[in-house]
Amino acid sequence: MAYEMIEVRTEAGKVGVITLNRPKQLNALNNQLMDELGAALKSFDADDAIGCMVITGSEKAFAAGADIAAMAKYGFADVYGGDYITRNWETIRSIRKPVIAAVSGFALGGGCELAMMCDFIIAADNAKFGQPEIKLGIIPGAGGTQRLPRALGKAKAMDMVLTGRMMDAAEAERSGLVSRVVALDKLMEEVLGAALQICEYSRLAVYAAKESVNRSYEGGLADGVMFERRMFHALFATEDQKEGMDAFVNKRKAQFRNR
Ligand code: DAK
Repeated sequence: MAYEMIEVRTEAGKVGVITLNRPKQLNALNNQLMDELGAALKSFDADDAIGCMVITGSEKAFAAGADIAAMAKYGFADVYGGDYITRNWETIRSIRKPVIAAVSGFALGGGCELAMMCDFIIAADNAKFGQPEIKLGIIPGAGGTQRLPRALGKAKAMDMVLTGRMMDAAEAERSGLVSRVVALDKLMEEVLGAALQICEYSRLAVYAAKESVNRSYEGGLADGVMFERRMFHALFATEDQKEGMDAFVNKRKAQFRNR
């Protein structure tokens, strides 16, 4: 597929990097961009050489939200009855390999929601997060009212969603929205370091870890603990578990074969 609104590359043959590329609109997310993003994510997920993915934007904007100019003309029948706006927003949740959001600049509205749908966010020190939909007479529609409270707690989530204010990178790190904040010029180095580290591990263990953390995030504690337990048990059926533990005992580097 030829892409127009994203750029796609691989790093070290192992990390799939997707760069949102609508600079004049601050990477505002429209149907075509979301189609391309969904296709690129699925393609990397199906590529055996790829162990981890990164979604990033420009220095000024990860994404300033869904395209307001496109949305402005829609009515209820379009958005509820059709697949305008809704299309492909959940694709990222079906991706099995880890997806890291590398956020610099604005991550607003659907941009903030897209970042939160990634497995974790590493932010540059100029990042700004927000759900300003209230200013447009709407509310977040791609999970913002659900994922923000889980990430930040109710007080900050209500503050963000009701006032529409932006949160800077330092507050986002303090609040648990992002896992790390680094200087803008070190962002990709830091993110690729994390991605390459993940690529080193057994893919089966990586899948199990991601599924188990998501179970906690999306469900109840007892159910999550039981799910984790069963995934833990299942990994003892893999060759990689034997290899990882044998390598530790014999003081050598593990060679995982994803088996
Ligand atoms: N859509 C379209 N164009 C946008 C845009 C957006 N979200 N954000 C910025 N732009 C455009 C501006 O119109 C401007 O275009 P020109 O005038 O140059 O043609 C250009 O990008 C540069 O923007 P500014 O001139 O405004 O730049 P500033 O540095 O002064 O300000 C800003 C940057 C990010 C603070 C400002 O642009 C801004 O407030 N942007 C809007 C942010 C916003 O309200 N975002 C939320 C949109 S609502 C759903 C999925 C998703 C959603 C809903 C449902 N489903 C799955 C159901 C998502 C909804 C939203 O995201």
